[in-house]
Amino acid sequence: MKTLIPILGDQLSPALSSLRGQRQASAVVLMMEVADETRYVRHHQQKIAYILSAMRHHAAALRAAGWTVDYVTLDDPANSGSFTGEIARAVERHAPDRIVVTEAGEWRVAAMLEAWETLFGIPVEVRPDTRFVATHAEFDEWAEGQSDLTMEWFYREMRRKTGLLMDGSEPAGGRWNFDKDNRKPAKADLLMPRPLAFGPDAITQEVLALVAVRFGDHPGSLDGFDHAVTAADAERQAAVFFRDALPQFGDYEDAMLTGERHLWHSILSPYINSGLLDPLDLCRRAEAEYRAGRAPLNSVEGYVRQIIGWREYMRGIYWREGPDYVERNFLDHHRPLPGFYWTGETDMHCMAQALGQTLATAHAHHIQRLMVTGNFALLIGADPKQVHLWYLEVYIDAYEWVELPNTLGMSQFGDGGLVGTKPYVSSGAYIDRMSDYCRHCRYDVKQRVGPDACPFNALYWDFIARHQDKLGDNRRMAMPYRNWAKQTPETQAAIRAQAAAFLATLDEAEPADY
Ligand code: FAD
Ligand code: DLZ
Ligand code: SF4
Repeated sequence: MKTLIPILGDQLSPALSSLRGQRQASAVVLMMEVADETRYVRHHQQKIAYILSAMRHHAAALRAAGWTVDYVTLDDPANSGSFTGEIARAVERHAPDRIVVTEAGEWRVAAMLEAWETLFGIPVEVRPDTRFVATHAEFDEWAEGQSDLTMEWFYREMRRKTGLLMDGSEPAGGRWNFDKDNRKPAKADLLMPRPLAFGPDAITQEVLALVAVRFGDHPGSLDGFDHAVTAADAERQAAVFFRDALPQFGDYEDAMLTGERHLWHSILSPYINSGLLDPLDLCRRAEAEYRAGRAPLNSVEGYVRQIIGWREYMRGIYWREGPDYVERNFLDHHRPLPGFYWTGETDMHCMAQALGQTLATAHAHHIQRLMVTGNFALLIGADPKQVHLWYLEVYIDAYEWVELPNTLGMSQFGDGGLVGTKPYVSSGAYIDRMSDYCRHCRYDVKQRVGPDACPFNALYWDFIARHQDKLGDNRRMAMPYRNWAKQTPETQAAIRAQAAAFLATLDEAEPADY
């Protein structure tokens, strides 16, 4: 029986479920570079280059492991431009008796896979993606029993399921959560860990040339492309993280510093999401560092929480909430995202740092995404769907299943409090506490009104005032509403006028030309 095994661009794992138990002699692996995937949003140029190069390297690795791989390149003149079109051509070429594929990572592509059996008249087996800790059924079962879907409870289930950081039935160290210890600002430090940089090999250079020609009008630039594109290099990066950064990962998880792109973060998300690294394996290795006394518990618990907690939880929410989740707009926000999200040209230093590094490298760390660019978009009332499309576009680790609940849910409160119990908004004071950005900024973070006032300040209070009807009863927002009520009517009016004037400058600005 001849089996066609399509492998998608985020399924680059040797132990992929669709490969398990197959006889290599009667199987053809199909990998497809297709225009539809490269253009369903205007992906950052480095994101396209990363995925195509990682796909080409993975095809070579599969061949070396004995698989027959049929690889369709983007510049193949016969390329139909879509997954379904390429399956049709491969069915013609190979006349398979069946198709076996690992489930897709997003609704859009899942719908394609579902249509194949009818379209091609051969059995299509869609296998679960076993690279995740929780199955869809497990997440749904957990969610059914909850009054609200608090991540913390789900995370504890995942700790129990995996046994990670468990001493019998108790959490290691007697606590599930060390977040309170993990909010330290960082100082510039010459000994800060430095991740590896990978110079492009011949395959990557060919891809870079292709992307430059075909996607030169997409956001970002290809200059300085230094991402790992093979499992071996991703593994080298992981080893450096465990050795140099994990011990202080927890302490500085929320810190930001001018000119420092990585701090103590792992920078492994693109490799985990496309399959070059296995998330559970990384967690077990982090735990081993703790058990061996090389990394403290607050760091290791923080790292494990991000992966078997937040990452798994976001996937569960994505599939549970359905394809219409993307349309939710609880706060009724409709402002277009300012053009400087695509250029980085703004005199708000925190924004220029987060946007500049995003455009240069297709990466920013979590607190930049959440409390700088996400916070600003939420404060100005940006349309959450547009904000979602921007994040999907610009980040090298962005696939809808993980990006959408993070952006629309956690960051933009578009789901009205399903993912986060309160909106992640702050004035400039938070950014000042967690970074050195304000020291380098032309605005004064201490001022709320006037030409030099930090825009985040008036925007924050304006957001609070504007949404009193929807957020005023939220117990976690009681403090800001009490503080707002304490202001005199004159002060309130001055702050809201300051915000209105700033928002008017955004409305008057030219849309992005990128
Ligand atoms: P580290 O800080 O080293 O964290 C360790 C690992 O934990 C990461 O590699 C990642 O796999 C996982 N992780 C951490 N936080 C999250 C989270 N909230 N959700 C899922 N996994 C998490 N992450 C993505 O992988 N893809 C996205 O498209 C994405 N979009 C985001 C959009 C917004 C608005 C926000 C606020 C966060 C988003 N995140 C996304 C989560 C997080 O910002 C990135 O996972 C992280 O910055 C990746 O860098 P790192 O590998 O150095 O992470
Ligand atoms: C993101 C992406 C891009 C840019 N290009 C391709 C491609 O040419 N071929 C491919 O198989 N996958 C690509 N991807 C990743 C897919 O979009 C991703 O695998 C699906 O969205 C999974 O649901
Ligand atoms: Fe950002 Fe305001 Fe600080 Fe400037 S002063 S860096 S705009 S928070």
